[in-house]
Amino acid sequence: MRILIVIVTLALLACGASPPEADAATPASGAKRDARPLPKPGEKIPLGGAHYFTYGFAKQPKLGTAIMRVEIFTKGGAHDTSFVVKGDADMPSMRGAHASGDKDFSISTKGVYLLPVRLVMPGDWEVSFTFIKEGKTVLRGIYLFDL
Ligand SMILES: [Cu+2]
Repeated sequence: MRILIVIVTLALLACGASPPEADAATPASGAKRDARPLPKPGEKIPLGGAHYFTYGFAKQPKLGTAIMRVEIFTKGGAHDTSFVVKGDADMPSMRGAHASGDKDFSISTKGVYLLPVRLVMPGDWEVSFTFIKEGKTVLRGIYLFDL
């Protein structure tokens, strides 16, 4: 009888013990689900009704720190720096393992939004972007790429 209890206890531990922890780890990344994949780097992407933007790494990314650039333009083609742009980098296959958390892009004197992105290992990566205007999120998008 005692052996049976031990076996049942071991079976319960094997099946039931770990899932609650896994569930507890997911809510942080769930907030990104409304983000849509962006068109390719370099393409003009509509942003709200009156702007468009382009994005892309300053150079072909490799292991280490890469600089992500975002340029926002009015319909007339002038640089616009009235948005707040945030970026987060992560590996979709290792969600959270290297996530940087949302960081504000800085704005260069030429009006280009810049963010250093730490790419710490080869594999699948994503950069997620959030564009905010007057406190409201205008667009969320993700860029998926392989390193
Ligand atoms: Cu990784």
